[in-house]
Amino acid sequence: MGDAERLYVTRPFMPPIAEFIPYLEDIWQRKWLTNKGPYHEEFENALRDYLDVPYISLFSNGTIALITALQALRVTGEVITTPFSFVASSHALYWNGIKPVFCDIEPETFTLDPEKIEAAITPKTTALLPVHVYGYPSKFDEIKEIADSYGLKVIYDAAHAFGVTKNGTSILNFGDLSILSFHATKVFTTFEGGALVCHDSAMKKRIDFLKNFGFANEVTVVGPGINGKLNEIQSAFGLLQLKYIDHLIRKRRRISYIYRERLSRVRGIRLMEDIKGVRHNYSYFPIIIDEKEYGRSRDKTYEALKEKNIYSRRYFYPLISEFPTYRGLPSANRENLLNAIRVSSGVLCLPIYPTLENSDIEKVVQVLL
Ligand code: T4K
Repeated sequence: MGDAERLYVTRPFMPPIAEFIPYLEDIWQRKWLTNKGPYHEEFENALRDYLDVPYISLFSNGTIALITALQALRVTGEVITTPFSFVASSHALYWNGIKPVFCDIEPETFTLDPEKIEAAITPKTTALLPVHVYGYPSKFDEIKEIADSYGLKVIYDAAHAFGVTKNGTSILNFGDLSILSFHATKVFTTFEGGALVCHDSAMKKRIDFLKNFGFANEVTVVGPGINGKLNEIQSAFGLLQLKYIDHLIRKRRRISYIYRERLSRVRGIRLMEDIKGVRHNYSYFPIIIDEKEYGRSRDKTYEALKEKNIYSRRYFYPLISEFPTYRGLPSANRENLLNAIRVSSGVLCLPIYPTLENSDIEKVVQVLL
């Protein structure tokens, strides 16, 4: 079966190649490939304006941005996080020698449940790491109240939340820091890439030192930095993507609405709704299958789709807390994570990307009806 006939969970948007060539010619002629090149600077500024955030630093990927965020805030000890995410969320803690403490998710948006956070706090807790999973905003107000009461930092993993706003404000403006991912599978891509959003110039300066080995100038290294820089080709691609992004999100919204219309009356399939006041980015289209009501298990449905060359994904199954690195932790106890287990064992993410045709959507729907 040819690749063109397969439907994947996602496909990156590739702008016309002719539009990219002038950028390449520029880079070839300038011979400035990385380390704060002109396209890097232009992209960083353009992104800051588009996302409507005060400060942003580009990164080579979201994982390094998250590892750096923890370093920038000097987070240590234990961090409370969700097991219902991509494994990088907890791996970033592990790479900083920090112990993840898993806390359950709330049943509507599948984000960290603020009502369960306090019970997970210990004297070693220094921060919270909630995830805006599928681009759905975490419960900012409740999380802030807890963080303020206990003196905790808040880092939002906003890898899925490019362009999401709540009541007209970018959700990247909440918490101490937020990270983004521009991986090929994301709404907005630079092949690989990411960013770290912060709220003051001193922090931006520190982050920029850290992502460049800690160099403050040619002879001064202010800390144990890393190499987290985004190069000129990726930055140029980002500039080009930015021209299309609103159009791409509109296309995703249209696809989401078609799926919802076609699937909303199927017994045993639960869909996620838009939240009032939120501009969603429709980064994923998760459905939650209740095996008893639907009459077929999630995994059998996944296989049935695959037989028709439809490659859906079980994001996020297994839970992070079930992987060997983490399953021995006391907080990985399944009794502790009942909502996360329920969602993780029923979830299936259907294909959604701007070039998905109506006939493709119908092909998916027909397997599910
Ligand atoms: N936090 C959260 C909450 C995250 O979701 C992620 C990443 C991160 C942090 C870390 O950010 P980064 O360090 O990655 O910037 C993918 C991605 O690799 C990962 O970036 C993403 N989350 C995660 C949810 O999904 P896989 O292993 O499922 O991807 P893969 O290669 O199986 O691709 C899925 C489908 O996408 C393919 O079947 C076809 C399509 N695809 C993929 C690639 C790579 C393309 O059409 N073209 C491509 O180039 O992890």
